Amino acid sequence: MTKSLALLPLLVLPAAGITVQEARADLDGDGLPDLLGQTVTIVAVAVCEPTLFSTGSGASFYVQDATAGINVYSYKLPGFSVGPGDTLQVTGEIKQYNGLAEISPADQSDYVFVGAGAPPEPFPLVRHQGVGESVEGLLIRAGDPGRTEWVTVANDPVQSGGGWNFNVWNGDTPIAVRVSGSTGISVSGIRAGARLFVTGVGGQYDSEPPYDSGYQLLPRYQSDLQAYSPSIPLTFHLDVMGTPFAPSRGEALRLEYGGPDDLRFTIKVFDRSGREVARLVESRVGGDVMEWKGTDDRNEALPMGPYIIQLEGTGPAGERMVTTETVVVAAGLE
Ligand SMILES: [Ca+2]
Ligand SMILES: [Ca+2]
Repeated sequence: MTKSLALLPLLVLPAAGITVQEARADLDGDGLPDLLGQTVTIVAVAVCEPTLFSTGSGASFYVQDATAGINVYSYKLPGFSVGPGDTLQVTGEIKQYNGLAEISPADQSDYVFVGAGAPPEPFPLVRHQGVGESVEGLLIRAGDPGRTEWVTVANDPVQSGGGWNFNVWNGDTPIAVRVSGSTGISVSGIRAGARLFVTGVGGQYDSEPPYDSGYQLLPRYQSDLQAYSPSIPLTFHLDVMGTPFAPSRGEALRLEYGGPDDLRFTIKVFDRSGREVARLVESRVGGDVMEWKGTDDRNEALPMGPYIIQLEGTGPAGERMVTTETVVVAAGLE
């Protein structure tokens, strides 16, 4: 059974080929492609240039069809130029590297140019959706500019292994973003709290069986890190991320809030009986990202259970807007 991703262009496959999903299928669930070691032929659309994710002189890039995406990894480059939207027939051995499924052409002739087309549209992750096996190798996007649902940068980028790593919150789900140095992307504008729409390929780097973690979002180009534009009218909003959370294990709730420039914000925490137990923000101008460690105003830990976070915005003429989110303080299980 193949699950079709309706937003991706549908391709007519030649009889000799198999779909990308068939090429990378893991029906026995061991985290490795079942066709490991076998040579297959796929026809798929490139989402970037062949050397974009390369660390040496070979090829490391991504292709996808209507069913799935996969990494192309080889010391042999195609003998023709390839860019986003170009359809290729690729023959190669199915391999894996730290959980990343690969097709590995042995020779230049294993690449055949099929045709040019429009660059693929990224598959949109829904709010709270993370990066996992089903989108590994696919061009995806976190955050929806059409609905002004951005992702929030959780930490400043950290340099690591010839690139940069940072995390974003997609609603209450963290996504690891890996900026490969080979892309030439600058992260100088990326700071904790920044709001982004992030396009990139679903990647994986997990050195241990069963290869079910270490998923990453891999931007291709500078334009894949799109800052939320302040020219888009900012609606009054409160986002909470990371609930339930266990303060006894050092976990904290993350809050992101904002609204029109002339509002003053107050954030109160109520328990289930409606009693105010903490005031996190008092009459502040401008939105922010902050953490709450489940303590009251005397910095004492609150009991486990549900709490209501209330954001109140007060306008210059005294007009008042209110929104709430329910969060849960959980036990720290061993
Ligand atoms: Ca398998
Ligand atoms: Ca994988």
